[in-house]
Amino acid sequence: MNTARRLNVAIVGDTGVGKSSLVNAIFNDQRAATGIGAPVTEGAEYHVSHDGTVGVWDFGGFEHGGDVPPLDGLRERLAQIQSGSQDQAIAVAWFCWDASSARVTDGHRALIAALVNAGVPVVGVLTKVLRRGDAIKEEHSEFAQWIEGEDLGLADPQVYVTAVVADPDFGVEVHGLAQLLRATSALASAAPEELH
Ligand SMILES: Nc1nc2c(ncn2[C@@H]2O[C@H](COP(=O)(O)OP(=O)(O)OP(=O)(O)O)[C@@H](O)[C@H]2O)c(=O)[nH]1
Ligand SMILES: [Mg+2]
Repeated sequence: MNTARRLNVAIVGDTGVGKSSLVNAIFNDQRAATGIGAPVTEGAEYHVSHDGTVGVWDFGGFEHGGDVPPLDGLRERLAQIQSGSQDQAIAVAWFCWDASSARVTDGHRALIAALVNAGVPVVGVLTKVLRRGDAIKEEHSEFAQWIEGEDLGLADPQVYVTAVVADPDFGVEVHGLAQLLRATSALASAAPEELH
């Protein structure tokens, strides 16, 4: 990979969908705090790979009834990041849904639109997707297909299905991240130069 340029990805979505778990899976390292119960990540935390080629903005999850409405919070933070150090400027965002939530809200649509309006291409990602062998749990692939059929302004027609926390006792497999990363890096290099 070209080490002169870093690929910066923003991971965005509701609280608890598994954004920080994706960060840890990308770096194969427990860098970001994850957890059960109350929302974990606050603000936006930046992580970078040891070789400097991949950076990730781990956004705090959006929740109902917070101090700052999610849309305002996202816009504010995006403006800060994109006008800050160019080494850390976001090239692509992942908008994440928990596969079992089976819901796209107007709030999600508005957040995606805010990213797109800020010039950031957005890729749709399902987390915690159950797969056994070649088979994806039917409701999860149905949800991915439903999103693919919606006009959300996503940059990639495909919604990527992932799972990053294995649970061998329940036969839960890890899958999908490598494919998502390949698509993300292709999208970043295809994007107009001013996006970087
Ligand atoms: N089974 C399964 N569980 C997952 C997966 N990804 C995350 N989880 C679990 O989901 C819970 C929440 O994950 P986090 O990564 O903390 O979620 P987050 O989106 O960063 O949450 P906030 O920081 O509050 O916005 C944790 O208990 C994770 O272990 C996955 O792929 N499969
Ligand atoms: Mg988090």
